[in-house]
Amino acid sequence: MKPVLLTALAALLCCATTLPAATAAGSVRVEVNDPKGAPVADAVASLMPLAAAPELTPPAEPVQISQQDEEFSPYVTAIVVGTRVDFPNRDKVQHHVYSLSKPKRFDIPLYKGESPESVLFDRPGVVTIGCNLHDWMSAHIVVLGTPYFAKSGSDGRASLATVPAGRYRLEVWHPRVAAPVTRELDIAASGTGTQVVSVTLRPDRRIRRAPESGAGGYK
Ligand SMILES: [Cu+2]
Repeated sequence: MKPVLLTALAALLCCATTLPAATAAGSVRVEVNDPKGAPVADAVASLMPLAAAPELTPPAEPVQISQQDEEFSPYVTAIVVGTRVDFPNRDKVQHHVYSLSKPKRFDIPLYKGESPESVLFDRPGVVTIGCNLHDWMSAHIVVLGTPYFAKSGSDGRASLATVPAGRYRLEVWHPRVAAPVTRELDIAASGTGTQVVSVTLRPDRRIRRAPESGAGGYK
């Protein structure tokens, strides 16, 4: 073998064994459909590493869930534990935002404009919020103990990029499904392309929406 080839081979071997751990990551696309094959939006797919609890870095600024046209927007929000949320009211009428959910009970009495203070979500779980004045107003905050999550769009796809290689518990939550769908999953380092996981949800809980709006596609 010529010296130049040997040098190239040595360089390859060197780099293959000294790649920083951070690059050993893969990506996953979770495709969420109902039993008829129609895409399901607003599903939250999360990956919890089985080896050790991941480090969480909540955003410095609060996440926003606004009230507009007497609806919450967005309808589903996924955040990590330790995130603060603001509830700005963009309507001309007052709203009274509250939650009775175990991970976070809170109450923001009647207000307009910016919410008086942000709310800290410091425990994992699903927090359902409502408005004391408008019965149909409802939204969900999924508080996660992992930074690896995504919400499905109207195409039913939730894309999780840069997930460190390893074994995970995949959980797919949806407001209309009583129990999240879970399975174990191996994430391989990239180079093998995006791993595609298909999940079938059976939305079986009805959701009330504003009678006059007809928005959201939930029946
Ligand atoms: Cu209201």
